[in-house]
Amino acid sequence: MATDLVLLPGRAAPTAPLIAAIETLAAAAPFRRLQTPGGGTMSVAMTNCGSWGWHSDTRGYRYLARDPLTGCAWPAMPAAFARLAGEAAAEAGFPGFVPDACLVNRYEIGAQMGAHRDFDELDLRQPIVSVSIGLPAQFLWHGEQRRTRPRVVELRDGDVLVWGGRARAGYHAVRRLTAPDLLTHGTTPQGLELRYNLTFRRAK
Ligand code: MD3
Ligand code: FE
Repeated sequence: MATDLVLLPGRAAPTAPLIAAIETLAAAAPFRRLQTPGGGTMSVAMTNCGSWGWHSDTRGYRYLARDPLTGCAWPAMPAAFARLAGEAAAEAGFPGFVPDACLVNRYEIGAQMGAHRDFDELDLRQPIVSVSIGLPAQFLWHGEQRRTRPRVVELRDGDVLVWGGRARAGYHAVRRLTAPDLLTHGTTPQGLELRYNLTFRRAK
């Protein structure tokens, strides 16, 4: 694993208050499946909170101050989100992280995210903080080259990952979400049949 990637297991637990906040913000800025520049539709549904929201359509990837779906500014970033992201970044060795964007990804069973890099942010020296909520997922870390066979990291409810330094520029993906085996799990984390991921970024 790259040295600038820090996993803080369970750091965001309990996640029930985060789920409630996601449901509140999604009432104002609904989840939607975005178009890719290549003409496809992402399987992951997304929304945003904060000053800037990540958006994709046939014209490309970019950050927008307003939700194109509603014409309104994105919902404000809840103070608890900003605090969690700033504290986790500091614990991972990146003090002073003040996110201005929070992309909220919603994975239903069958959703996945193909290998990509995140470089739509202005200052790539800023870390990214990711918070996993709900069903576990297999995160795939390819690193510097997309063709490198990935390392698999299981991300569970409440896990926080911080990416900075060289890891910030690496290729990564999320394996197709599968239904939980209720015989072994008994119940789904937080009663959720899906997975949310919050990614906190400094966009501008
Ligand atoms: C490493 N999301 O939103 S979070 C994304 O689980 C994204 O929803 C995944 O990749 C998810 O762009 C993975 C972890 C993550 C997020 C951004 C990164 C890892 C990263 C940016 C650079 C390097
Ligand atoms: Fe990413």
